[in-house]
Amino acid sequence: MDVPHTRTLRFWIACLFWTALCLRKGMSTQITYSIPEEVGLGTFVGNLSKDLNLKVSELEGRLFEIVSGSAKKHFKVNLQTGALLVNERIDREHICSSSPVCIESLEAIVKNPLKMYSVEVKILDTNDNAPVFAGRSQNITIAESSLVGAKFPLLGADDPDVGSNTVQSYKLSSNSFFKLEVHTEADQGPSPELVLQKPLDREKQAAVSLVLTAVDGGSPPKSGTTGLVINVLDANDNAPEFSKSVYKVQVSENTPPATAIFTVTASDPDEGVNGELIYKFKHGQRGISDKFAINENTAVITTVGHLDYEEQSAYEIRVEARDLSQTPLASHCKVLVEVLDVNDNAPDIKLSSLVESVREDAKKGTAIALITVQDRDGGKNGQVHCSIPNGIPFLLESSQGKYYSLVLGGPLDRESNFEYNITVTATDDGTPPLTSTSFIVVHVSDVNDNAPQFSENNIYLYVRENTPVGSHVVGLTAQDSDTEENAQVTYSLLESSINGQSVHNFVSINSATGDINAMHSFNYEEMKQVSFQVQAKDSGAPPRSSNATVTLFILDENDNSPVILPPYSDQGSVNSENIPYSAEAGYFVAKIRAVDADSGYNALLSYHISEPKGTNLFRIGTSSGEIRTKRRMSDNDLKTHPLIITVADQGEPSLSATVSIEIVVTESALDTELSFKTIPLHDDSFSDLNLYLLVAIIAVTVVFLVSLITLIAVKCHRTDGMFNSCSAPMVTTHPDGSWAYSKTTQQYDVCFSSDTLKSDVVVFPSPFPPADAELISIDGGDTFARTQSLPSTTKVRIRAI
Ligand SMILES: *[C@@H]1O[C@H](CO)[C@@H](O)[C@H](O)[C@H]1NC(C)=O
Ligand SMILES: *[C@@H]1O[C@H](CO)[C@@H](O)[C@H](O)[C@H]1NC(C)=O
Ligand SMILES: *[C@@H]1O[C@H](CO)[C@@H](O)[C@H](O)[C@H]1NC(C)=O
Ligand SMILES: CC(=O)N[C@H]1CO[C@H](CO)[C@@H](O)[C@@H]1O
Repeated sequence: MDVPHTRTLRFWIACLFWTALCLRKGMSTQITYSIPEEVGLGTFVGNLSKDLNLKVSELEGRLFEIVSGSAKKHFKVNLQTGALLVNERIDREHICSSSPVCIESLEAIVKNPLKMYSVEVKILDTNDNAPVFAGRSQNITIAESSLVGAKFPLLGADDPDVGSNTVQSYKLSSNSFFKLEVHTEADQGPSPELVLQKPLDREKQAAVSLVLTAVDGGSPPKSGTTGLVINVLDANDNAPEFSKSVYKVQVSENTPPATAIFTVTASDPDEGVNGELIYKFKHGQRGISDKFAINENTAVITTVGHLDYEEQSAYEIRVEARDLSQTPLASHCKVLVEVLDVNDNAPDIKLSSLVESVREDAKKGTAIALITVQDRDGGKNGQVHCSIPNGIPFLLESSQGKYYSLVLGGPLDRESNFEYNITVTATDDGTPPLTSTSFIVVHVSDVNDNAPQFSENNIYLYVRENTPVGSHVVGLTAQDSDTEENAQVTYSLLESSINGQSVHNFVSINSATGDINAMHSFNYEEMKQVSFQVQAKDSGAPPRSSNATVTLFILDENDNSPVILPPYSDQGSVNSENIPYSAEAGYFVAKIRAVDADSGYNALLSYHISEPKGTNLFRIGTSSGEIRTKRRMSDNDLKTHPLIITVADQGEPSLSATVSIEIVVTESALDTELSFKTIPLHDDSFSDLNLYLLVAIIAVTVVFLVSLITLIAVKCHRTDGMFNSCSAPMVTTHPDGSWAYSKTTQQYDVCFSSDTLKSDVVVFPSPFPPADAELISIDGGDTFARTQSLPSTTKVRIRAI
């Protein structure tokens, strides 16, 4: 349009050329028509008839036709009207491609005469094509690190139209990153270029989609679009980032090695290796790699060694995450591992004794030992309680926290408990609690708080008369429950007088052994008992002592022979008695009286006629001593009868005395006078003493039987009495151990069962014998003293005074 003049000029030059050519070949004229492309079929192009000066009516006759150089018959002629019409669709772009001028040359031929005409149809461009891009979209890759202002050429659009109908301008869809620049070169159409306006960030937007529009200059203009896909190429511009800068983890101690305890998480928004992370512990952390490890890829932190709360209760681990880029970026976080306590330590008890031993008289509150308890665990697991058993005279005083002191809480008695093994128990508050025990041994040292003690305060002993001077009587022992010198006992006699003489004249005591020896040969007939006091004293400071009263009962021995009482006397003198010849049988001749200074059996006398043996004329009452005739006298009998009478006691061995008596038979008038002597058998001459003795002997037999029965009864039914009476009806035991008896008879046998006796020393109830009785005898030899074994029953005979 801007150069119509030039074009017109050109057109005319071309027309002239063609005309000249036509003329040379016999053509007369050159006709040019113009039509726009794409007009409808039958569109009138030009009036050939008119323009070629041919009559319409001739056309048919002269076989008018047009011939086209191209294969397509774009045009045809209406022979009736002479008009050139469009025969087919005309596409300028198809016919002339992108040539700026498009002319279709036709030959119009008439025959008769033959004439050729050159007809040109100039096909004018119309904007029938929109700009078209090569692809539906263009992929462009731009590094995210590209600088603002960087340019990226784009493929332009094609528009087959020509002139102003081709692409004139480009437009870009609105966006913040790019603007469009269009360069126009001389011959070519405009070429578009992207210019980066704002830095890209792949992590925010990995791709930018744009639409590029090409617009032509037609009227109306047509446009074509293409998509622009801008792929942002990653750059390692992001450091890894942990989800937290500090992580807190709790792990209980004793977690086995290789246990996963935590996973840190880090992310890197970069792509590929730029975003691929490896995890490591930061270098130079002391003591971490012994306990923990981290998996490079999974970031799982595991334990390596054993964790011990008591060793270290917390760890600070610095973890690094690093990407795998050529120019790696790294970042760090802290993992605070708190080790949780487990009750894995029992309390530890430390004892320190303050004293070697405690005096048994130590005061309440005396400190004995210090106890320290510790528990390496923390919190409740480390809170410890300490205790000792109840029922011992000790207390545990808590001074502060882990310190305790063991103090005396009650009286001590070495004699009942000389040593305490105290169990100290410490228990912590963990669940389950742990307990430990320790033992503290407290020795109790002796104090002289016990006096020596005799087995009895009153000791009754029996000693035979006539024992030699220096003979052993008894060994006394006093027990002292203290120890060592506090229990070292010495014995002594307490000064006293017996019958006006010092006690030392009668007995002596071995101060070390307590053995008592007789210093005097006792005579029962002179002295029935000796009483004195013995003291036992220990060697403590100050010493303690106790007294015992020892009563020695002297036991009778058969050391006195019977003595014939007057009027008869022993050997030497001859005693005589007269009896009348006429004396009846049983006539009383004489009564021999004798006494024995001893007592009991030793004094129980019996009378016998020892000479002549076997006399049939006289007999003597064994116990009465009465001599009587056996029968009447006869003439054969001698006039004098010498008799020897023996009086014997029942001692062992028996002692005896003899008396000679000559009995003279008279035949005087005194017969009648003497007849009063024929007295009945129940004469009172039967000695009282002998009667009693006889009764006693009978009683002994009865008592023996009774005691046998009692013994059997006792065997079956033990009594708690100190002794059992053999003569049950006569002697009774009082519950308090004293005894009583009825005085209807004068002599008793009292039996002591050995199993009621506590030691091998016979101890009789006190007072013994009772004040109104005397001791006659005691069974079983010298059982009054120390014996090896006692007969099952010890029989004692007493007599009422
Ligand atoms: C552009 O990229 C997309 C996705 O990456 C793909 O589908 C398409 O084929 C690509 N086009 C060209 C022309 O390369
Ligand atoms: C204390 O008693 C404990 C437990 O019975 C025992 O093991 C320990 O030997 C005793 N200590 C002493 C000194 O007797
Ligand atoms: C023992 O007897 C002596 C002398 O009679 C006396 O001084 C002392 O106090 C008595 N001892 C005891 C423990 O009775
Ligand atoms: C179609 C048309 O207009 N045809 C005309 C062409 O010119 C001749 C005269 O030269 C007329 O007669 C036709 O009618």
